[in-house]
Parts: sequence; structure tokens; C-alpha cells
Amino acid sequence: MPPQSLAPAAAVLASVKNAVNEVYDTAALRRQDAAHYMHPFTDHAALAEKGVRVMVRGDGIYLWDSEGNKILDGMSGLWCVNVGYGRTSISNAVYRQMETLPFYNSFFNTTNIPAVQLASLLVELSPPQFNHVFFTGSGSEANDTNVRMVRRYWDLLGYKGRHTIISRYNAYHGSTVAGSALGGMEGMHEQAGTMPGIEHIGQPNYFESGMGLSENEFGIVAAGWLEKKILEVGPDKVAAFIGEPVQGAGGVIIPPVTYWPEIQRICDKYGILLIADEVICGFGRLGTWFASELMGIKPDLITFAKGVTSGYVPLGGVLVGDRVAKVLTEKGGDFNHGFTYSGHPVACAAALENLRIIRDEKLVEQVAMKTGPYLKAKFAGLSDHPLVGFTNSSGFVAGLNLVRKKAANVHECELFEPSQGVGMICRGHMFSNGMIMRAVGDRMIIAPPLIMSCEQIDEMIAKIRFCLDATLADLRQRGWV
Ligand code: PXG
Repeated sequence: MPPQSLAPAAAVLASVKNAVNEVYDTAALRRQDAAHYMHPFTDHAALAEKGVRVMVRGDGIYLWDSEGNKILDGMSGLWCVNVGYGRTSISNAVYRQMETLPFYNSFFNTTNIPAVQLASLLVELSPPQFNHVFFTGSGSEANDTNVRMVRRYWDLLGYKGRHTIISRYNAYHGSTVAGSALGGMEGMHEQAGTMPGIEHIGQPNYFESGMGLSENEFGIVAAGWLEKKILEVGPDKVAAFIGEPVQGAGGVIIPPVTYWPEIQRICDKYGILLIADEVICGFGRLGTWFASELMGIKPDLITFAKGVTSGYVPLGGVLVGDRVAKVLTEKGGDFNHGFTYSGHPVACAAALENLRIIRDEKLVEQVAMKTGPYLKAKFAGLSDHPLVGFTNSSGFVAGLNLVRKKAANVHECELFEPSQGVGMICRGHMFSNGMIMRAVGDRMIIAPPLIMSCEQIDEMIAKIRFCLDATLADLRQRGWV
């Protein structure tokens, strides 16, 4: 007798065909997508015309689309899949937690085991001033939490008007109302408006603004813009300064080494809270568990998300330093803030397993000692390409600037007109040749999964070079170079 559970042969064959040959009705999926799915940060008319790419599977550093193309994911999904795709131990942890307790809230005197364990683990992994964690569902919610928290902190200390938060132009801190106001993206401010009590200063972008200065001199000058703004607003009105240690969405803007220590000195001088938004930079991205360690700063709050679960399920939060936690917990009363999914047991179970992988496989050490330096050397090698005017990297983020004419002094390179959209042209060549590399203006950026080996770095650099050549040929044909 055959076992009762045997599925009919046709059904088995169909599912095998799907799994192995990946046969999908891409045209139908595209039509449905165009008709019903509103994508984030997307021009829908343009997307519908072009047709969306349907991602169906991931394994390690690779993705496959519905047409069977294999793609090297140089962006870790969206700066988050640090341990790579296809980790069954994370899916198993999620499955087990869903079977045991799929949800319970953390309001009303209750907690759950994964949330307690994750808070304790994050405290263990983070710099010593952190002993408390506030969980959210995303990085945006975490930055909203920061706004609420720093204002509450100063209120509790009796400084009622001390509500201004200083951020930077071209920063990205999320897309909720507070997140987009905190960020410094013009396109977002135009549509979402800004918020009272949020001010912006210039970003430490050496390529753009460092003309006539050494990198180290420029770092001090750019940090000085914070002091100028504090004095303009009034030191007794400024609650906090927020910044990404390395700006991600803004184009992998790596500040000079002098920048962050000077920012810390200025915050200390005026007693201002320092918030490090490590949504991208945390969990090994720069070769340290938290980038603050690398930058030599001691923030009061750290925003995290993305890499905490490697994006397998959504989770974010704030590491709350002792200075703030003490006031909130001892002087506090109710902090009237929180989300249904704060400390979601399934998300926390995914994070626990993800962090176990990062720790046991020594991925942070690997990026710091081996693959990060290897990537730095190989990526810098691209600067011999006729289109590449400037390259830099830190750990597992890197960027290069496409220029019309190179110069020995990076500030003397001739740039393309922004309206020519050369970065997007280059991104198109990457995409159609199985390589995901982002464009921010004419800066091309990567943030690969932390598991990437030296051999895979070689493969990625070869792909990037091939696509730079294709871009150059394309631009020559247009008569632009
Ligand atoms: N802070 C930083 C530094 C981020 O990079 C957020 C906060 C918000 O996180 P959530 O989870 O709410 O998205 C982010 C997110 C891009 C891009 O184009 C980057 C992000 C999000 C969307 C697009 O590079 N980063």
C-alpha cells in the first residue's frame, strides 16, 4: 500500500518544476502589480510602463527573478540582509515561535521570553553605557521614539522648552512624519513638510564641499557647523543632535576621521544628547557591532533596525543609554508611547537567531580583519577606470563617483549634468547584467551581505568593472564623454 500522504503525481511534478525551473507567469504578475500594488518611493506611471522585476528566491549573496536570472545582491536587500538569504535556522526559529506564541503585547505589565532575551543580548553586544532597549517595528518608528524620548527627558528635568533636534541635510532617518522631518531629503520635505523644532546643518561630504582643505581639516570645519547652529538656536533650546555614522541612503557619505570626535566634543560642551542612527551601520556593517565604537563616540541613544534581523522579519528599536534611561525610569511616570508590535515575539526570535549567526560565524571580525580590507583594496582599484573620479569605503559599504573628466585633485573633476541621469544609466547596466548596485545621483554605492567571501568580492568587482565599461560605451555613443 502506498503511504496515504502521497500527493498526486501531477501536483508533485508541478511543484518540482516550479522550484527547479522557476516558471512564473511574469507578464501576469507585472499586470497585477501595476494594477494594485503601490510601491514605496516609486513613480507608478513610469514603473507600470517599464514593468517591475519580480524577485522570487534568494540564497547566500544571490537572488533569482521570475525569469530565472541570477543576480548578485550588492545591496543586501536594502542594507539589511547581513547574514545572506536562505538561512533555514532563522525560518525554523520563526516557525517555532509562531507555534508557541505568535503574539502577545508588552503593554499592561506583560512581557515575552524572546523580547527579554533579545533586550539582554543587545545590552551585552552594545557599548557599556547601554542597559535598556525600546522595541519598535521599524527604523522610522525608532526615530519617532527618539524624538519623543529626548523631549520627555528634558521635560522631566524641568527644561520645558528644550525641544530642538539638529540633524543634517541629505540624512535619512525614515519616512514617518517625524522620520522624514528629521531626515534632510529635499524631495521628502517638499511632500511631507517639516516639523517645528527640527533644524538641519550641512553634511560632511568631502567630495562635494571639501575644496581647498585636507580631509581631516574638512572634518573639523563640518563639525563646526553644529556649534554654529547651536549658538543660532540657543544652547538652552537644543535637545539633541542626530546623525548616521556613515550616511547610507544619502550616498554612502563617509565622514573624515576627525568629524565624529569633534561632534562629540561639541555635544558635551553644551550638554546636548547625541543620537547615532545605526539602522544601516549597526550589526557588523562597518566591521564593528556598532559604528559608534569605530567613530570614537559615546552616544546617548542608538537607533537600530535592518541588520538586527537581517531583514527576515521587521524589527527596530532604540538602545537607551544610562543618562536617558535613568531619568525616564526614575523620574518618569508613564511614558505615553509604544506600538502594538513593540517586542513582537516572532521578530525577537528571528533577531536572536540572526545575532547568534553573526556571533558564531564571526562575521563582524571577518569584515573587520579580512573581507572589509580586501573589499577596500579591490574597490579602490576601480579608480583607474575613466569614469571613476573618487572612491571610498568603510567595512562593507563603498561608493564611487562617476565623472565626465577625471583629475588628480578630486575637487577638480568635471561632473556630468545632474539632468543627464548618468548614475541611473549605470544602474541600468548593472541591473541588466545581474548586479545590484545603487545610484544616488552620480554616486554608485554597494553594501553587500557580510557573508561575502574574497572570491565573491572578486566576482562582484569584475561585474562592476564590466558594467562601468558598458556605461562608458553607452555614454560615448550618446556623445556625452
Ligand atoms: N534610519 C536610517 C539610517 C535608515 O537607513 C531608517 C532610519 C528607516 O528605517 P525603516 O525600517 O523605517 O525603513 C533607514 C532606512 C534607500 C533607503 O534608498 C534606505 C532606507 C529605507 C528606504 C530606502 O537607500 N533606510
